[in-house]
Amino acid sequence: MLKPLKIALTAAGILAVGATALFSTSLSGTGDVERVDFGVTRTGLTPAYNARLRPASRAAIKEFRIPMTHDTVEISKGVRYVGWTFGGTVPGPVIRVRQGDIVRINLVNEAVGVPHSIDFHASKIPMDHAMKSIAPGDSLSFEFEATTAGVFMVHCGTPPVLMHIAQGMYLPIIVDPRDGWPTEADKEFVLIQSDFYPKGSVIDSTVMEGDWDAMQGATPKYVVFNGRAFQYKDAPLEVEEGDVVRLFVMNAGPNIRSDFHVVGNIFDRVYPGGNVNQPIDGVQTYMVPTGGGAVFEMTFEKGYSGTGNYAFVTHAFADANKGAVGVIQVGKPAHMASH
Ligand SMILES: [Cu+2]
Repeated sequence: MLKPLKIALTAAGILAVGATALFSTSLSGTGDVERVDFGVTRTGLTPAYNARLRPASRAAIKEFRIPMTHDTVEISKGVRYVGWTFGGTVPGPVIRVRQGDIVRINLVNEAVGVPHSIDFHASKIPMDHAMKSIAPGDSLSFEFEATTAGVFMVHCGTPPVLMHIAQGMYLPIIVDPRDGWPTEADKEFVLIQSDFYPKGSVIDSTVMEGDWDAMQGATPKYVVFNGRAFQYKDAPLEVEEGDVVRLFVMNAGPNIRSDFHVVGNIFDRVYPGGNVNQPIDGVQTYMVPTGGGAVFEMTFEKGYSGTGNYAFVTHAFADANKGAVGVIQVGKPAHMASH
């Protein structure tokens, strides 16, 4: 049952929830409403973008205020970049809902001088309303039903889309299946691959800016997971021996595919979409296209892929060498014990 689409170009309604960090309130007859203001609840970036996922709330209506800002971000160790963001970070914050939930979006353009917009791949919605560009200072509200499970890309769709994505305007929305995933996972993480095209700036020598020719030529300087090159080599994803691990992998691009692989393990299952009846079993590498996502499940099983370190990569190694390598640390490997 699809709820009617509501569009409102208002500022007042959005300001009303602007100061609210995260709370739930009960509305009789409609169930709980969860409200999150991503201007207040920023995604942790230290020591790395917080990839660990929490379960979705039980609220049937989930409301998100999303400020769009221009912020300096770090795309590789010591490399600062003039990012365009959802919520002040690249990638933007993770949105997690359940199939059948109503997702309400309050989008606010807090950037200076540039119109922006938002395109939820998890929505079935006319692009000329919900995805329209809004000027600095303006806001846009709309809602949709999360009809389809999976991990979906969300991005700015303002032309040139290539530039707005390359500048950092993307985030993931995870839609859990109505009755949950068939396999219980001990840990869940989100990984977003993307590519960056920095060049020196004549305005500020300490902050890089986007190189349009390199974007057009699809020749990135960095290909990364969760916004910064190699960050999970220094700060591995930590799991325990025996853990079943579920990875939600999304590829923002804008240009480079992800041949997603974990060195030293085999995926028990890959869900190319979110249909729980359509996994692929026993997979070594699975391609996540730009603008796409897939769900990966694996077990770090004693006697097989137990205690030790495992790299996650795009197996296109020219891209991996540009930053798309991280580590899953299982237990406390002996050679790590001194750290
Ligand atoms: Cu934009």
